[in-house]
Amino acid sequence: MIKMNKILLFNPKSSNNKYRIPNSILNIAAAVEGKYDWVIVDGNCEADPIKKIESYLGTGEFKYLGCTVMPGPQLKQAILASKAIKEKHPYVTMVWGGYFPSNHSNAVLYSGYVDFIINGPGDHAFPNLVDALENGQPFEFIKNLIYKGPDGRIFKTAKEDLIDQDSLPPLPYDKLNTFYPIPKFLGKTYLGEKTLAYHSSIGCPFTCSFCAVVPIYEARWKAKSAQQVYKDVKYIKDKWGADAIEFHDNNFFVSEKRAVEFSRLIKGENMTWWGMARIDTMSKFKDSSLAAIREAGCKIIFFGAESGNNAVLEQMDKGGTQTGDQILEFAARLKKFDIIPEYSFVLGTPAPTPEQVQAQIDFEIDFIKKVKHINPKTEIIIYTYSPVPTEGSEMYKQVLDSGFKFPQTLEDWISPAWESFDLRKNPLTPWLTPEMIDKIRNFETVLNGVYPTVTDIRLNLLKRKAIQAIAGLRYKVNLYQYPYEIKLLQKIWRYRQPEIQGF
Ligand code: B12
Ligand code: SF4
Repeated sequence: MIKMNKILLFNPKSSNNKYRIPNSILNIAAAVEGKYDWVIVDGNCEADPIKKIESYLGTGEFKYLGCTVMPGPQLKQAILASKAIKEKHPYVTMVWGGYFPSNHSNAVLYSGYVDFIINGPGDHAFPNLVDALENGQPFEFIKNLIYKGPDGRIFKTAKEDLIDQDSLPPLPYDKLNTFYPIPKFLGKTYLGEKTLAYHSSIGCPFTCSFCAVVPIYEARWKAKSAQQVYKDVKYIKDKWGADAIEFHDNNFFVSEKRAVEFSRLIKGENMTWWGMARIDTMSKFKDSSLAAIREAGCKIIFFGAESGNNAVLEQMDKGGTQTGDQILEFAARLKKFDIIPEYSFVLGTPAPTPEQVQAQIDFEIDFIKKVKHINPKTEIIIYTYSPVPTEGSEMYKQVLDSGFKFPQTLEDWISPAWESFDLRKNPLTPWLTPEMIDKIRNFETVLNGVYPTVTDIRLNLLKRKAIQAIAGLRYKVNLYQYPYEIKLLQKIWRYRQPEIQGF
C-alpha cells in the first residue's frame, strides 16, 4: 500500500548562477531517511519550482512540506510558494526552518500558511514532530519548535543541547543525485573547477551583537571531527571529482587542533579550500599551524573584521579581544603565509548623533585604505549594518530606541525596500541618511575599481587594468562621489560582488 505521509523538502531559489549542495534541507532529508519517503525540490535548479511541487503534491501522497528560509531573495520564493501551496492543499503541514523563521517567528506564523517553525537545528526536532503528528501524540514537548496555539498565542519550546555532529546520519548524497545530478552543484569558482559546499560545524562560541547566529545558538558551537569531514569530502571527490571546498560554517577555525588535523588529512588530496574565521582566534594560531593550513590548500580565509575602531568593536561585542591594531597586524602576518585575508566590514552602525555616525563611516573608509596599504591582496567586503534581533544586546537596544521596527508581515518583508535591507545594501535604519549610504556605496565602487576581487574569474587582466586606471585617481584624492564611469564598466563586465552573490 502506498503511504500518504511523504515529505517534500524545498530549497527556494537563493542564487542566480552558482548552485550549491542544498545542505540545509539535505540534513533534514538525512534525519528522516529510512523512516519516511522524501523528495527534494531545489528552486535553484528549477525554472518553475511551484509547478514541480504541484506535480508531487498532485499524487496525493505528500503530507508534509519542509521549506528552508534565509532572509533576502530566498524569502520571496518561499513566501510565494508556501502561500500558493497552502491555499491549494490546506491539508499539507507546512514547516519552515532556517535563520529567517527562527529569528522572525511571529511574522511567519501569523501569515496563516506556515504551521510550524523549527527553531535552530532540525535534525531531531523535525522527525520528532512528524512522528508526533503521525501518531496523534502531543508535540508541545518537542524541543526547538515554535508554533501558534489555538488561542493565537505563539509558543516556543525549550532549546535542545547541540547534537554531537559525528553522531548524525550521513548526508544522502547518492539520493540527492537521483533528483539533481551532484556535478550540477559542484560549481566553478575562484577555488576550483568543481567546488563543494560543506558545513562542518554548527553555531559559534561568540556573541557579536549584530549577528543572526547568536539568538539561535546562544554562544554554542559543535563540530564534526576532522576525520569525519575528511571522509565526507573524500567521498565527493572520489565519486564526483570535487577539487575545491567552500566551508560554510559560521566559524570554521574555532579549534586550532581540528583545523590542523584536517589540514594534515586533506593535504594529499590536492584540493583548494576556504572557510570563515575570527581574527582574534586565528591571531593566536602558531606559525606552524598557519603554514600547515596553507600547505593543505587553504588559499583564502574570510574574517569578520567589522570595524577598525575599538569603541565600535566593543559596541559590536566582538568577543572583547579584537582591536584595530590586531586587524592590521594580522593582515600583514598572513602575507607571509600567502593566505589571502578576506576582511568584511560593517559600516553604518548606530551612534548618538548624525555627526558621530558620519565620523565613524569616514574612519572606516580610512582604515580600510590602511589595510589595503599593508596587504593589498586583502579582499574587502563592505556591508551596511542591518539589525538582527539580538535581544538583550546594547546595540539592539540602540536600534530599537532609534525607532527602527522590523516588518510585521511576510508580505512587507518581500517589498523591494526590505529585500535590499537583507542584502545589507540599503537598510531602512533611521540613523543613516541617503547621503551616508551613498558615501559607503560610492567608496565601495571606487575601491572595487582599484582592487577588483580575485574571486571574479571572468574579469581578465586587461579589464582589471582598465578599471584600475580609472578608479586609481579617485582613490588617491579621496574623491568618491558619482563614480558613474566605474559603475558603467562594472555593469558592462558584470562585475561580481561577493557580498551579494556569496563568497
Ligand atoms: C550557504 C549560504 C548561502 C548560499 C545559499 C544557500 C542555499 N540554501 O542555497 C548563498 C551564498 C546564495 C547565500 C546568500 C545569502 N545569505 Co546565506 N548563508 C549560507 C550559509 C553560509 C550556510 C547555510 C547552510 O547551508 N547551512 C548548513 C545547514 C546544515 O545549516 P542550517 O541552514 O542552519 O540548517 C539547520 C537548521 O537551521 C534547520 N533548518 C534549516 N532549514 C530547514 C528547513 C526545514 C524544513 C527544517 C525542518 C529545518 C531546517 O535544520 C538544519 C539542520 O540542523 C549561512 C550561514 C551558516 N553557516 O549557516 C548563511 C546565512 C544563512 N545567510 C545569510 C544571509 C543574510 C544571506 C544573504 C541574504 C545576504 C548575504 N549577503 O549573505 C544572501 C542572499 C540570499 C538569497 N539570494 O536569497 C545569513 C542570515 C542572517 C539572518 N539575518 O538571518 C546567514 C546566517 C549568514 C550570516 N551569519 O549572516 N547564503
Ligand atoms: S564570530 Fe562571526 S558567527 Fe560568531 S557571533 Fe561573531 S559574527 Fe556571528
